[in-house]
Amino acid sequence: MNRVVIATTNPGKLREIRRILGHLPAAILSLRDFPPVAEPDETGVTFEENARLKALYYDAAVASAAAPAHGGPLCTVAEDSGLVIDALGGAPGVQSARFLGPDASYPERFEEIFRRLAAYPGAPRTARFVCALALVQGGSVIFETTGVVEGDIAAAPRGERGFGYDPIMYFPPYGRTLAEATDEEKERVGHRGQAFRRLAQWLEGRPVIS
Ligand code: ITT
Repeated sequence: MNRVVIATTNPGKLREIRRILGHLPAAILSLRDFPPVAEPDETGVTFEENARLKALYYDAAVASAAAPAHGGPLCTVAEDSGLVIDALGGAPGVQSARFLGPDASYPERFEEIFRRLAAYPGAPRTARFVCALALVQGGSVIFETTGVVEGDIAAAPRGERGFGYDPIMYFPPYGRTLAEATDEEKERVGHRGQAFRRLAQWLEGRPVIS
């Protein structure tokens, strides 16, 4: 059976990923199943670079060392994701988790986004969530994919579900923000749902990674 370590420190991501991979005949582990390690510096300029960097780092720091104790090879999946707003030149982009500083609240971040968008009254409010995923085993990237969901920045935050920037991501086909959508609705169309469903299909075609 495959053993997959989901390498994220973000509880919102982990909850979504566990739902999507839950049906796989694989042992799904998280960083909480291992002794704590420092987080890597996300120095990449693209989501793809950062996903690779995180997966390679956690594979070396966590999974490779722990494989004997877990009865065989482990593989590590990491993803880098964020919100890209066209009128703001792609911001917050790969800085989404650190926009206005790592301790800024999401309401503060939303206010700043609305303030910056107000400087471009006629500009489109188009935006997208991007999720780049990398799967690593034994120090090599063995699978990569990227999921994207397109939407618009809402006029005001709405909804209590999801996490992060979901309350300001209006998804036109639903007529609601992704924080107003159910978990199932977000997973069906979302960037993370797309990327991790492709990973699930790939893993299903390779019953045991060895
Ligand atoms: P890990 O690196 O440990 O996985 P992180 O939160 O630091 O956790 P990222 O660097 O990939 O991860 O930053 C992703 C940020 O993008 C996340 O913290 C949110 O602010 C935002 N984001 C990503 N996916 C999102 C989603 O589905 N809904 C809302 N916001 C999202």
